[in-house]
Amino acid sequence: MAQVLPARRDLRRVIGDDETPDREVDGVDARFLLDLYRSLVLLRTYDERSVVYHRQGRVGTYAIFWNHEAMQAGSVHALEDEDWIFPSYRESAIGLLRGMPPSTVLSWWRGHPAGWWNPSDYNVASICVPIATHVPHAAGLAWGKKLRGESAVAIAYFGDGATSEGAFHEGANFAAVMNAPLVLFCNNNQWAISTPLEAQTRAETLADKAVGYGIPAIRVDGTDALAVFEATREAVERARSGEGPTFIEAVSYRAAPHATADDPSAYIDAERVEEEKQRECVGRYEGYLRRLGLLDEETAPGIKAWATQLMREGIAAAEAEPAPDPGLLFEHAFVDPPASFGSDLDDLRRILG
Ligand SMILES: Cc1ncc(C[n+]2csc(CCOP(=O)(O)OP(=O)(O)O)c2C)c(N)n1
Ligand SMILES: [Mg+2]
Repeated sequence: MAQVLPARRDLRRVIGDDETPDREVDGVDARFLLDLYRSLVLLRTYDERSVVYHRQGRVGTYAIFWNHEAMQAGSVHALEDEDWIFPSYRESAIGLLRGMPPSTVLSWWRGHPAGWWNPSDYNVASICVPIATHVPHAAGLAWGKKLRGESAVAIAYFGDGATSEGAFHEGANFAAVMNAPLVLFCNNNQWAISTPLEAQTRAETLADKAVGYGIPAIRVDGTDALAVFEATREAVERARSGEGPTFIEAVSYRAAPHATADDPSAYIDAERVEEEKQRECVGRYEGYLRRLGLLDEETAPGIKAWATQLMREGIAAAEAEPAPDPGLLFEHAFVDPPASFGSDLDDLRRILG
């Protein structure tokens, strides 16, 4: 009879606090630690500038990922370049960690075609807005890599709410049955817009859901970039060595609105949000580096200035994109476009002037 173990309930941590000391991660050197810091600051800067650009009317509705940076950077730093990333809207800027220019992601949030890239240029799939529909895509790509005898693995990012969607369960089961080299990375920020975790599931932990598929699970503090890195590295190693998928539940608490169009004051506990802000992930990691003596008074501002300048150039480049041709709306929809398309497009061009 198949035997499954309850998912480990405790949260893995590396970065200490008042009660627990810091610990070290095997095989990690000063260069790695500073590279990870650069990635965290780049994502934080992308996010904070994007909220400003939104308020200035320069990008559309934007899904804020403030305090999710440790989950994103920590996990990407455990991947090789050949590995494939399947982001949701919450990880919209994750391609930056693969060398994608900020202007591309900013263009995406501006609804401009320059915001769509060729996934194989970065091994980063398109940003997925429908909840969980990319999980089967990631499982299929991972299985395909295995069938071809390639060593690449895939990682799919999704939220706590996504674990209630059929596509998540289909993808997880498929990956398990096919022993696909997939990491299922669940960003459990405890909210799906205004639906709290306790209204989402009766499962004690989200990691317990993996048990039903015979998939091992790891629970990790989602605001601890190094714990996330270590957990993902283990999952990637399992996948690459032919042992199949792993589910990672990275637990945090959403400390910003769901998106710029959301007003969480209608449902969230403001005090709890304030507490979470006090232990936000970039500051925690900075503290760890300072305790190791790796961050001096010049390094941190220098990295921040680099990231801010990248964003300045990014928004300028996105705004310099010529307006897209409205004809694009009609292309690629039909093999044999209906006859009315011609006059529809003429009407649209007239309206747009
Ligand atoms: C299939 C589908 N249903 C509903 C929505 C509307 N929607 C957008 S975000 C969201 C909440 C998702 O929450 P979660 O999975 O926890 O991810 P988070 O936004 O917290 O990162 C919902 C229901 C959607 N985008 N796709
Ligand atoms: Mg959520």
